[in-house]
Amino acid sequence: MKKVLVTGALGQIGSELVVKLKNVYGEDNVIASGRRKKGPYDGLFELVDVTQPEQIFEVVKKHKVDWVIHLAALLSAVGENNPTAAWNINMGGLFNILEVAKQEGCGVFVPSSIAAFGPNTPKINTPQDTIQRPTTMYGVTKVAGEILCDYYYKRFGVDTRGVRFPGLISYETLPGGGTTDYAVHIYYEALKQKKFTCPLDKETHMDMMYMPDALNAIVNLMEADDSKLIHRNAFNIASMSFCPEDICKSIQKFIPEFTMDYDINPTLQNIANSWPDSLDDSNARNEWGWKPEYDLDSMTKDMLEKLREKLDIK
Ligand code: VAH
Repeated sequence: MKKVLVTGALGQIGSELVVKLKNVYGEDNVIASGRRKKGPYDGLFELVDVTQPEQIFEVVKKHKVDWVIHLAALLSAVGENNPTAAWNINMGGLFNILEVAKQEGCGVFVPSSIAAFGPNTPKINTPQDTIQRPTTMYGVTKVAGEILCDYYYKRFGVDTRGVRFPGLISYETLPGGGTTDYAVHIYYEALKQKKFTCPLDKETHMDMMYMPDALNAIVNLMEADDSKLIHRNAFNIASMSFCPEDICKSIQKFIPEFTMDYDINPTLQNIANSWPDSLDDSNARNEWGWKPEYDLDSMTKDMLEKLREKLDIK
């Protein structure tokens, strides 16, 4: 049974991924880690600052880790506010993870993002293999990370795998400073205020995905037959592409009185405009059986149900 270390385990993906991994691999085979601990943690937890290679090495040795799921990173909007920190954490951290993985024989799953594409990438049905000239520091670290992971596979035989995540929507842990965060906050505001002020233009289409599908993608790619993988870092995966107007209409199917207005954030709008509208994920479907389960309305139904419970709103 794999022994899996998750970096960035207290973040939006990590907090739910650890629970899923424990169901798949067993409670004692999943080690959560983070730069700091926000309080008592239910399960194995180690303090790991990924910019400190010795901290990674010690935890990998101590727990005999054979797979690292490396989530610790600064996202697009936060990264544009502090590009130096984004480079140091996203690239420095990844380099340290890959070096320890090379030395200790670990596999590595590293998520990339639709942010790895740029304004001159084909926007509709974006191909798996196409031009990648991102215009954010986050995007630069994502495309560089993809290339670095392929290098460590080809040069040193490190089993690296990744997917290009779209915007991820979930109800457990809030996202940490991305351009797609609006698509999470809208559900909270719809329940609390019955209205939302959107920071992106109503026609801004982006690929989005419900967290359960994202978690399945991570586990299914990690468990995929190595001999069937033609690509590795990183696979396009997609489930839905929508704009603010679409998600507003979906919420109104469940909360008819919900209204939305707009107060465009130029920084976020520029970032969103540089990303594709929809990805072609046929390689992921063919090479390791990727198949999402949620569409916009089934996600909206589940999000509102789960948030009503979480926020104790009738
Ligand atoms: C961000 N949620 O907005 C992340 C993601 C595709 C977007 O990478 O930065």
